[in-house]
Amino acid sequence: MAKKSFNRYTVTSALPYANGPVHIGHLAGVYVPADIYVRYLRSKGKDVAFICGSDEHGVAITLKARKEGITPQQVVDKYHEQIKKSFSDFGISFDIYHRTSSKTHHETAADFFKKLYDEGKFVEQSSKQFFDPVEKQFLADRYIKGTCPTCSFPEAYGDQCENCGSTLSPGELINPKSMLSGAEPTMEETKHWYFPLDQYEDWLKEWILEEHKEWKPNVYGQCKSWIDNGLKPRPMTRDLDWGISVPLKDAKGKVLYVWFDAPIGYISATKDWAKETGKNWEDYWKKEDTRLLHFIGKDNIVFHCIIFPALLKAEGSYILPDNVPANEFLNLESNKISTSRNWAVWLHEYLEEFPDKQDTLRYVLTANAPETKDNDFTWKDFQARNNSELLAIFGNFINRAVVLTHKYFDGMVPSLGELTPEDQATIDALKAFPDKISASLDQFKFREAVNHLMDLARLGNKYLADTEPWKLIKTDPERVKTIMNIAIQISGNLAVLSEPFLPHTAQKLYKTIPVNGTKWEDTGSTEIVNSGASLGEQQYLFERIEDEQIEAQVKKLTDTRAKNMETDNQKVTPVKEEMKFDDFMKMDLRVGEVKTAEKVEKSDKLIKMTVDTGIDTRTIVSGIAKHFSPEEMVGKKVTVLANLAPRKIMGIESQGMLLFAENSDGSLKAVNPDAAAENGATIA
Ligand code: B3M
Ligand code: ZN
Repeated sequence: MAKKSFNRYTVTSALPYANGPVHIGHLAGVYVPADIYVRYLRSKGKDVAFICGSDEHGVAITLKARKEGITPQQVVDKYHEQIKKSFSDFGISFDIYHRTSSKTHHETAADFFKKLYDEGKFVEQSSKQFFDPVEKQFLADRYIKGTCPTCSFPEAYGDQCENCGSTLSPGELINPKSMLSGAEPTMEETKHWYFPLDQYEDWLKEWILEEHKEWKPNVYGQCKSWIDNGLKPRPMTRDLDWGISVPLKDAKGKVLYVWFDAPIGYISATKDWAKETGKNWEDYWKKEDTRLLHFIGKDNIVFHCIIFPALLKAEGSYILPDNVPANEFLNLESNKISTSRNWAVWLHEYLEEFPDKQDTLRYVLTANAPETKDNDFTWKDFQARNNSELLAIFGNFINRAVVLTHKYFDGMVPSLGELTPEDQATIDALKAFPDKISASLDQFKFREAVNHLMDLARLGNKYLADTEPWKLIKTDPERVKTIMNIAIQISGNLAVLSEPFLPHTAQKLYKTIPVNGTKWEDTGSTEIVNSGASLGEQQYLFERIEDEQIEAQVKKLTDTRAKNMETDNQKVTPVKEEMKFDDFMKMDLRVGEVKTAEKVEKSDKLIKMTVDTGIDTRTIVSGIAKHFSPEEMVGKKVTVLANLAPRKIMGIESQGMLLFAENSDGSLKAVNPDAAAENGATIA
């Protein structure tokens, strides 16, 4: 397919739930890459709308309100402001930061729904749902608590057990209770409007799997697996008292599903932005020469690549996303970032502890972005990248160029004289940088792009180290003029090219280096600063980060970990009911060895294995695929419950069970017999 040419860009980044502050994981995965990309487009003179806002509906908000004893409106008002401020503090340059509780959004989402409804695009369906007989309300999965069928944890939620991590549906809970009244929920009939995603399967196959092979492998792969597993109708409405009322007569007490209205929030935000700026919002959503891009984290892929595009397609008048450069997750010191466990670096706290160091964090999160796989943020790496890259390479080069020019030429940029081959080579290298950085950014390779930027500073450092103007100044001051001119040209290029990545630093640089232009087209030139121009005052761009500062941060995390462990211990699975020795002796536990292992198709949890039990070789299916790969299992010695009655799991007969230890964070560890134990040896 010929590459389309675009005249306009609509760039969205995921709307954060307004139920808590934002942390480094949000910044690294979504907002910094989106901001870099948008600043780059603007630098290239493109017409861009950079859209974001708070996601203020859904159970995430109502739960937080219950927890804090305030109203959902109070929750979203509080966090909307806080999140908005954090983004602006970090220089995330949205054209608008909107909110889904706004009037424009309520109207836009309701109209969108109504249009699909009028055109018969939904399927009405009744089903039995959990209902609180005391509060007379239907219950979202998160509003039901009970005992986890997997680990017996008594406080598991209807959608997930936070003790063992298993995904649940409320029907699986033992002894379910409504969190509203504590009553045992009943099952009542309720009607909802389903979007028949299955009817869009063929189209999605063609549109994504054939026409968007260029999407990042992590995004394409996830879409393929959703499509291959078969798409099902999805309810687009909920029984909840917080959200956008379903705009139909027979829908009292029902609201739009939050994942129906949230992406439409991008459209609503564009409308209000256009109104303020005298633009036409439809140009940004309905014209084929507009490039629509969604920046998101990996947990949002299905909503942005499959459900929302199918809704847009059904509506009929909108363009579709041209790319969805989703990132993977950022971990913190080897552990998953977790809001409820306070395992995070919160942006507002970071700025209190590292004032004015926004760009250091932006840099570290870009250089180490979770672009293709999950990545780890560590404070040590943060310190190293600040001290030995930003400070020692970038800052040091600019500093030398500026200080020497002040010293030798009173801060007046000297003119270029005759060029040596060394000068010429440096100039040629300099000229190649803008295109190199562009090529990386055009492919959403932000790590690579920021590395190129740092290489330009390296080029400058090497040039000064090789030419040694501080020695030549005594013997050949004419030559030093050329050298300092080139060094200042590199500095000017660095100022403009760094702007998308390090916007605060670029602004500082502009005060010192009088560049002729601040656009991408001005770069790659050795005339970005005029000779004869006066440099501004020298200033330090970056500061050393000391060990004590890092130790304080690490200590904060260690304290958090200790606190979490205390609560975890309170959460340890209670001991089950007492049993008789004879009952124990009924279990035939044996040493076995896994011979073959493969994933069970259409399941992301199950692995099918053949196990040598010493008595026979048999098939055993285990729900361990999230923790072990089939390759890892082959050859492992395992503990087998050999006399468990066979059970059919997804159509496969499982003849026995393998034993695993389950940690409080839900991770599984194999219970391995010693390698010397023979297959078939009995365990008792
Ligand atoms: N609020 C989920 C999240 O924050 C959701 C994104 C909406 S984007 C339209 O991960
Ligand atoms: Zn559990």
